[in-house]
Amino acid sequence: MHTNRTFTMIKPDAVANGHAGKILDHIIQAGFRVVALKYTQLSTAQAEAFYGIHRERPFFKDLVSFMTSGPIYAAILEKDNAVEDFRKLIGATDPQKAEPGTIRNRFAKSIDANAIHGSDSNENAAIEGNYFFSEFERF
Ligand code: 3AN
Repeated sequence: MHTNRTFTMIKPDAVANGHAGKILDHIIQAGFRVVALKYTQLSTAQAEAFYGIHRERPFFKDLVSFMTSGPIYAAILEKDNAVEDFRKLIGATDPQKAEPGTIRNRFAKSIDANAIHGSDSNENAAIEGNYFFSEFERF
């Protein structure tokens, strides 16, 4: 398992608003290397499986419907201390609380349409990356 890798999705709101290129640039300028990248749209079953941990939460249905509402960019990223550094780069889940200069502060509108996902642990980074990419899609 790679501990210097994380997984991200640029969410439907950011893609629809035309921010995907700027967000990708922000990530690369911050020192992350793109290992794998895919432009795709989640099915309901895929989004439910991806966010299975939140199944009992009141926002689960809205989260799944939002995440399937349009295409996303999925990526595996590499950098020393990737998971923690990337969480810092994206900022708090609620963009109102995200530090100035973070991706969510710059590009997110609300706690559900919050522009970007970042894995919360090395273990989840590996699970989430494997969910989207085969070994042949990583460079
Ligand atoms: P993060 O994406 O910062 O790791 P999580 O894992 O707690 O946040 O939540 C996963 C996703 O669920 C968030 N990105 C957000 O889209 C949504 N979410 C989390 N908390 C709420 C909430 N209180 N209301 C609506 N949506 C939420």
